[in-house]
Amino acid sequence: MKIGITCYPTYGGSGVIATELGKALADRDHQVHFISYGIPMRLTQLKENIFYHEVEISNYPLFEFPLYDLALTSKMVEVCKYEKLDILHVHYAIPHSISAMLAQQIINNNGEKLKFTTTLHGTDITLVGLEPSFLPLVKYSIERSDGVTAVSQFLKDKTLIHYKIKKEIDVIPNFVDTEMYRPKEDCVFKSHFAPKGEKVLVHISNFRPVKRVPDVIRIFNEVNKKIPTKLILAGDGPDRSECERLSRELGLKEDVYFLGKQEAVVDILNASDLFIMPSQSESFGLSALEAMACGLPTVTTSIGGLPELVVHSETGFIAEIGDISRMARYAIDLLTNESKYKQFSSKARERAVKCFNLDKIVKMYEDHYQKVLNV
Ligand code: GMT
Repeated sequence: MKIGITCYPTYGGSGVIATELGKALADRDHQVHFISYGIPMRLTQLKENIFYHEVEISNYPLFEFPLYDLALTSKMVEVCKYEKLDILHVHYAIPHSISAMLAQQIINNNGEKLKFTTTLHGTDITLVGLEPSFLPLVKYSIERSDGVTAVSQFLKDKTLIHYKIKKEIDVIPNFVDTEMYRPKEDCVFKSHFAPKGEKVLVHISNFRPVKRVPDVIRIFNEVNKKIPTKLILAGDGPDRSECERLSRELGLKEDVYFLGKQEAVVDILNASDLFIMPSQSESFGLSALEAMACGLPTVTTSIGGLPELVVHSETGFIAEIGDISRMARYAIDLLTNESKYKQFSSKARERAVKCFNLDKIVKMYEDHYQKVLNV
């Protein structure tokens, strides 16, 4: 099959999933064409059946704002026409789905056939898409997509309800390469972060307000009062300065490591014991899945798709948004009870392998493409 993939190429989980999917499809002998404004972050190896098409944006002085959506549409038309794509798969509805819809009309108007499918990831549905100015556009592009997938049942339900859509949406959860993301006993970084054998809490995100990273620091503060611990914070974004200020104010400067954006996620997770995700909005929670694959129990909130990922009291613990003392109690419970910790750790890994492994989920996407093409 010849598949075009459009995504945001930067750090977000939707771009990670789109890129890993493209790589996995190429490994299964499909031809994959990425169409985006930048080379996707994780597209690092050369492969004969993976191609990248950059969207160039014209700088004509009359255009006060860059016409990205239209430039993307034009690139989609060009790639679809000359590479004879079977299907275009866009990740994150805004604006990708709208561009794909327009590209399809142009292609089909010329007597050719192009199908496109949209994967809904999160704030494209729960936040940005709900803005009154965007809602009709997002609704229409979802309705007009030949296929639609959502990364959790939660997101599917929200889409059908909020947009009053009667459309078949396939739930295809996110995935992780459990060969790459796995527990490594011999992690050399552990002693660097925890020289006295302290337990290590970890959080990885883009530090947007929805991630509630200050809550991670407050949870850590509670835990640290009871047991010697360190905290690793990886990633960067709008709340980073506030988090650095808070950790100084709480006297935690020596115990909190701000690593900034990092690619060595597997090493960071393997240097850690417990993953904390206190988000206020999370349609799936990909970084929690990556942590589980490395054998880390997770402490998360109960929102969005997180309860579909984390099994409370088995692979981790779930609490209400903002319930810092409860999340801290859960963390202390796990970090002070070795046999319980080991049980949670192996259950977390087991669940990642059984339910969210790359092979299983990529096959679901292949079946989805086949279904869309056969309609
Ligand atoms: O929707 C967003 O906020 C951005 C998006 C991203 O690109 O990271 O995150 C969403 O998609 C991820 C991949 O499917 C999910 O793991 C995240 O839970 C989801 N974020 C939210 O729902 C806030």
